[in-house]
Amino acid sequence: MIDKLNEAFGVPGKLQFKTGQGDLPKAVITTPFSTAEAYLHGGHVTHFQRTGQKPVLWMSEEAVFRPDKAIRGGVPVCWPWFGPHPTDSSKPQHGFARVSKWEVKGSREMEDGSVRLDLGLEDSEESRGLWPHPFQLGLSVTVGEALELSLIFKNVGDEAVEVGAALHSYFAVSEIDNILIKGLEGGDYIDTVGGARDVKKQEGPIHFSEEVDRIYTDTEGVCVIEDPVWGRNIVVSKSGSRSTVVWNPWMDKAETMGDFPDNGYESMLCIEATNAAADVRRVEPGGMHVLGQRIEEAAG
Ligand code: TA6
Repeated sequence: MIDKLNEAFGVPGKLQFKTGQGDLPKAVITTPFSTAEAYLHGGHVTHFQRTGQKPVLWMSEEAVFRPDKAIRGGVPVCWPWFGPHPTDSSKPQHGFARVSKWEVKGSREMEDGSVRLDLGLEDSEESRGLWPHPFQLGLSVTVGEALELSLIFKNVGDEAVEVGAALHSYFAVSEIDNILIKGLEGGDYIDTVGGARDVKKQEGPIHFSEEVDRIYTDTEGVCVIEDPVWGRNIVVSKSGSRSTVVWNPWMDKAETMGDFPDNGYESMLCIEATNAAADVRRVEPGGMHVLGQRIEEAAG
């Protein structure tokens, strides 16, 4: 399989398919500016790092690489719903895209030296058992000075559908106590810690001192993760989204997750471009929706 992938989609010296963890196939991307990795399982980007810098994305050392399990860390693709299924709790959390086997649809080196990998997922008997609609889903991954992700949904059915989604990105930080997130000041958010749905207002930058699980509503803003100890800012912008989720499980929840180190909360946080809560999108037959996130590292 790896040989066939490299024959069809490899880009010499830039994009090579290899057998990754759990014997799952992955793409390894090398550009003059950066490196990245993406698994076909889940359409899951697991690594992005600027040359000479620290990794931008956080990966759990205890991540499980198995077809029936979402990889913990990197950028899980949550689709066609965000969080628990709206009406049926027996269905997988965050939808089924992140535990599905995606296909390679294309690859190319761009004129500026960046590399683009296109992955795809279509409906199957299994998916229709979970979500009774035909679909075409694409994930375009462009690796260069920045990491750019576009999740492209095409409604190829004859009924309008409502879709929730997230590019659920995990970011690596020096130590959570040192971190500020700017860009969401003054915004409203739904505080979902402990299953609550209280609406609150963000006073100033976000600082972490306890579990944080918030859906910021009506925002198209750019978020900046300020990490003074590592002397860097991570700039997270988005498109096709008016809701941003910020999450850190903190100590107690970290201990309940088998694929998450007990102290893992100290070195990560999530900023997610989402279509969540009231921002779920209705897509008419023949229509499409694109959810995008751009991740860039800047000097702090
Ligand atoms: O995005 C935040 C969140 O919805 C949290 O509530 C937490 O459940 C997190 O996603 C991770 O979900 P997962 O199913 O990957 O463990």
